[in-house]
Amino acid sequence: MDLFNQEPKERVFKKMQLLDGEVWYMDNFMPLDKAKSYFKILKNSIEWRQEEIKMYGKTYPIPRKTAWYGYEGFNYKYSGILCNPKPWTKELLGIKRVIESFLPESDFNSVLLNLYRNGNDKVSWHADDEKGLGINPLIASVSLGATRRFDLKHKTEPNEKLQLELVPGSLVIMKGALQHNWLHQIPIQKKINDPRINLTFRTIVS
Ligand SMILES: O=C(O)CCC(=O)C(=O)O
Repeated sequence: MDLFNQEPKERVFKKMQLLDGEVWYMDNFMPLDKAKSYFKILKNSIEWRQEEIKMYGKTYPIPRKTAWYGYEGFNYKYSGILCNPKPWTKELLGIKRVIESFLPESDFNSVLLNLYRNGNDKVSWHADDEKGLGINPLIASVSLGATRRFDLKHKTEPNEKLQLELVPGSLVIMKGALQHNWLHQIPIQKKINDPRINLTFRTIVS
């Protein structure tokens, strides 16, 4: 049974040609009406947190809200922030299962959610290369709400770059050696007033 009433064969992945890593993009993972209703449900039902990071002895709020959901025991630490998972909600589990149904190598045990309140919220250049994600992690990233730009750049080859417009209902798969060789960001886009939710399904291995 397909949660989104869409035959999996109608969903087409585009493979981005990258040196030293893999990115796949699907613009129609969810139909727009489903993306809209999931956005509304998640915005209102997720326990969003305002995390803080310490830099040079000072504490700053991170420029977005976040949440960590998953199976018990799969904790995640990034930028000094330790996340204990809240139990899966019906919606998060439903989305996870649909992704897994056409991505047989995936077996996600957790999801990091980001809420960008408007175009002033962002995530700076980074790689998802924390030890807990293991070598060559497979990460599935779903976008809901406002379209935002997703930038990728190679760590050592300055001409190797990619920009994607992440439309609502889209899915990005990052895999292979991408997290070792590339960085990614959601930049500030001051003209965007609407919020966006991003879900990155992950597999914590230790
Ligand atoms: O919002 C996005 O699309 C990317 C989020 C991200 O890079 C992360 O959570 O590590």
